Amino acid sequence: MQTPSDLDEPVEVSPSQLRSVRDELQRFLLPYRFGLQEVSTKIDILRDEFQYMHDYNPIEHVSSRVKTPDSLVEKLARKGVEPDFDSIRSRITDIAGIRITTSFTADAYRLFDLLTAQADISVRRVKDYIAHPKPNGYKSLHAIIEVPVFLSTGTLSVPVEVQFRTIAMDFWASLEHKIYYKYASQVPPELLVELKDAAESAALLDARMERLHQELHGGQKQLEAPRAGSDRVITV
Ligand code: 0O2
Repeated sequence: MQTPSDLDEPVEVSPSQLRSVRDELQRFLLPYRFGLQEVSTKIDILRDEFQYMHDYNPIEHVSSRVKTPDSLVEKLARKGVEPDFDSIRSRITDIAGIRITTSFTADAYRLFDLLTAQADISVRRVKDYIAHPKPNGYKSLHAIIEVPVFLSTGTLSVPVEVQFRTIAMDFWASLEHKIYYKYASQVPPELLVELKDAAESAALLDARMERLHQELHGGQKQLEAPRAGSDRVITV
C-alpha cells in the first residue's frame, strides 16, 4: 500500500489522468465546502441577530477555508495517514475550517456555546487552548463540530473545525505562524522566548480591554461570560 513518503516518488502521469485526479479531489472536497457554507450562515445569523437585538456585535472577523492540497499532504505525512480518501475522511477533521475572531474572551466562549447548542450541530471534540494555552503561548478555542449537509443523494454529516479567538490571540497566532514559516520550524530559542512573552502580554491586554469594556457598559452590552463548571467537553 502507498504511504505518504511515496508521494515524493516521481511518477509519470498523462494529462487525462491528471484531470481525473483533479476532478476526484474536487468531488471529495465538495461536501466540506457545503459544510463551511452551513456554518458560515449560522454565524452570520448570530451576528445579525446580536446587532439587531442588542446593538452589539461580538464578532470582529470571520474567515474560512478548505484545506489546500499542499497543506493536506503535509498533514497526512505528519500524522502518518494513508493517502486514500477513506483514511483522509476519517482521520483529518480540519479539512473545512472557520475562524471567528471576537472582541473579548467571554464572547469567544459565548459564541461557542450558542453555536454548539443548535439542534443540528454535534460536537465531536473540543480543545480549549484559551484555558490551557500551548507551551509556545498559543491560545484559541478549537471545536470540531459536525453539521448535516443535505444532498440529492442523501444527508452527509460533515466535520468542520471552528476556531474561536480574540483579536489579540489572532494577532499573536498570525505572527507566530509567519515566523515558523520563515525559519522552516527552526526558530531561534531567543525568538521563542520573546514569542512566549508576547503571548503573555496579549493575554494581559485581553484581560484589561475586557475589564474596561465592562466598566464602560456595566456588563450590559457584552455577551454573558461562560457558565462556571460548564459541561463543555475539554480536551487538550
Ligand atoms: P492550517 O494552515 O491552519 O490549516 P488534529 O487536527 O487535532 O488531529 P492538530 O492539527 O495538531 O491535530 O490540531 P490542533 O492543535 O487543533 O491545531 C489545528 C490548527 O490550529 C492548526 O492548523 C493551526 O491553524 C492552529 N494552531 C495550532 N497550534 C498552533 C500554534 O502553535 N501556532 C499557530 N499559529 N497556530 C496553531 P494547521 O493544520 O497547522 O494549519
